[in-house]
Amino acid sequence: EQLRSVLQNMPKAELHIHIEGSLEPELIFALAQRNSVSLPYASVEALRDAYAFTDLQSFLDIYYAGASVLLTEQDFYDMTAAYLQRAAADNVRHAEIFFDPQTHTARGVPFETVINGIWRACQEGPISASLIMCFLRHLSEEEALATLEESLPFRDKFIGVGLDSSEVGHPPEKFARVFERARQLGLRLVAHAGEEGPPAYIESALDVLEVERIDHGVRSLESPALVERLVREQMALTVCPLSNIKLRVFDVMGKHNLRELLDKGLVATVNSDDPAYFGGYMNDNFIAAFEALPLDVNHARQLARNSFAASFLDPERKRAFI
Ligand code: ES4
Ligand code: ZN
Repeated sequence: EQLRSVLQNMPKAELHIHIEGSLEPELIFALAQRNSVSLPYASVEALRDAYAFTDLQSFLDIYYAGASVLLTEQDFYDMTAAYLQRAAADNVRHAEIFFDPQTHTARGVPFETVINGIWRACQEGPISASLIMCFLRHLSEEEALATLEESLPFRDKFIGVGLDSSEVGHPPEKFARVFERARQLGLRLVAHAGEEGPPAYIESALDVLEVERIDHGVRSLESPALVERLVREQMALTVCPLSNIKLRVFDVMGKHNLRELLDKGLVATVNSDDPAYFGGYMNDNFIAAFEALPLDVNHARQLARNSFAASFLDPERKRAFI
């Protein structure tokens, strides 16, 4: 009804989207064919049927398999152009897009192929977009440092760095030196923390890495002292409702803590994370959360405002959106 059309039509920013997670099964099969890559799935339907996750790791295994069809600059361009088109249809006006270079360089795809394809699509619109390079936390800090050095010729093509992949067992402090170096380079800093990991990981992302946003952060509510700090610092959380259900962070959407996060004064935002894998893009995430939780039009407008306020847009462009 009316709330639904407000959610669909309101201008919004997306701050937590892994571009490799926007690769739809149809495009995975088309690229596999184009590149003569063989897949361990017989059909688009068989691949989709494999999207039954039990936790973050069970998803990551399939996500990295899907990304294996990306070989040429055109592949990265096509993937990114498809996402930007789809985001625009949801009235996303600005996106800050994660990419995982190590997933590709480990397969022999050159760094420049990855970033040039993604970046060229972002230049062409139809919406505003910036790139955030993520380090894979299951790999070593030395590998992250080597990736940061490899990225330096392309320093003008991305605005920041992040930390993703398997969280538990790979705490933020493992990446203290690479984030220190990124900070010296003037890069913006974010990290996944408190998705499956404990509140202590959110604290070390803030204290050791000095991040400016927390990706997910839904487990922050387990620590009242941390909540108080996040509110005081107006530290944004990029929450991903459908992701959290698919990866069993919450049993069902009715148990999601998005409403509580907002009630406590936290700067929560809604995002799609890996839309091709988790059952929907931005508006699907808004609609699923608002159908299951006691959220109204005021919450909708707050979430849209938060998305621009928490973005890395420069202040003038931010104000134009808010
Ligand atoms: C991810 Cl949901 C999630 N968590 C951590 N790393 C990721 N990479 C892609 N999606
Ligand atoms: Zn994520």
